[in-house]
Amino acid sequence: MQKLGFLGLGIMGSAMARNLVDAGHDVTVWNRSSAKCDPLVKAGARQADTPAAVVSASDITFACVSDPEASSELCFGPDGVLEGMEKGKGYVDMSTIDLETSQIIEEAVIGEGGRYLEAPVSGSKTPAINGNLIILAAGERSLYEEALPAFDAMGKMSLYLGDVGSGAAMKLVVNMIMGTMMAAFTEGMSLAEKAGLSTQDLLAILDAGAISNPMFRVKGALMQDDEFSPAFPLKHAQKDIRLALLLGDLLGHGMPTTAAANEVFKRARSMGLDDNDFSAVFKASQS
Ligand code: NA7
Repeated sequence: MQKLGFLGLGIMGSAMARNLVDAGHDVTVWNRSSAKCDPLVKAGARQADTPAAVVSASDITFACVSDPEASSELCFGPDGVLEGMEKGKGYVDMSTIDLETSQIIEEAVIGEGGRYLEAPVSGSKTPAINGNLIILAAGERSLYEEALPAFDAMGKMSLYLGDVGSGAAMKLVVNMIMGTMMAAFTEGMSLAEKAGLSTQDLLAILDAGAISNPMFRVKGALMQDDEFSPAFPLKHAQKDIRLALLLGDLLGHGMPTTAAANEVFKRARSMGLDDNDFSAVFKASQS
């Protein structure tokens, strides 16, 4: 039986690791703040003291941490992933990070004889809990094949997209679209409020027409209740837009709509909304 490791038990990682345990996998976990390991241990996972110890104990180690800085620290830091890496072991970083950071990690893992995949996911808290994520994998093909049973436990669909960088880029494109949609949606909601219209009516009209989608439906209803607890933290949404813009810069690709959305998300961050759901960008549109 494959031994699996999981590093990073935030909103996403805790649900993903739990699905691995519930599917009967042998899982060793680590999180920077160790208390987040407790529910996983109660569910049947083992706990290790360092990322290196998880990698040593595992055939394939998955990670899901905040951003490029966190992924780099996890890999290159003291007692990090590289210190446990050995020939043949697999490392799968499922965080949303930029292409360059992913390529640097790939090179380092291969340098230790290991195999690397980037596998960012589309979907936030509820799809993570329900095992309905969409997994965008790229890198070492043999590792992708071996990781498929784990991906099946965490997601409803997984794709192999080619060389490292293509999974990261695809994820940034998806979240750039989602972030700009959310910015336009909340701007429209707040314009409706200012015009004295019923936002309830607006939501019903949107839902009945051609731009109906689950995000407007679910987040729109929560906004009506002033409910912004994080399924997808706003700070991560802005990070993804920022990284997508960086990709556009590198490719000389104009992204005026995304750049405008980024400004609204930056304003929301300056209003202290980092740890709210990304739909709290509504509050920046209202101000
Ligand atoms: P959360 O809930 O903000 O969780 C972030 C996780 O990353 C959490 O386990 C953090 O540990 C961990 N983290 C943050 N910085 C570090 C460093 N420097 N070293 C090790 N671990 C770190 O985010 P989500 O679960 O919603 O999202 C995770 C990723 O998926 C992200 O890329 C999203 O864009 C998509 P902590 O618990 O704070 O000790």
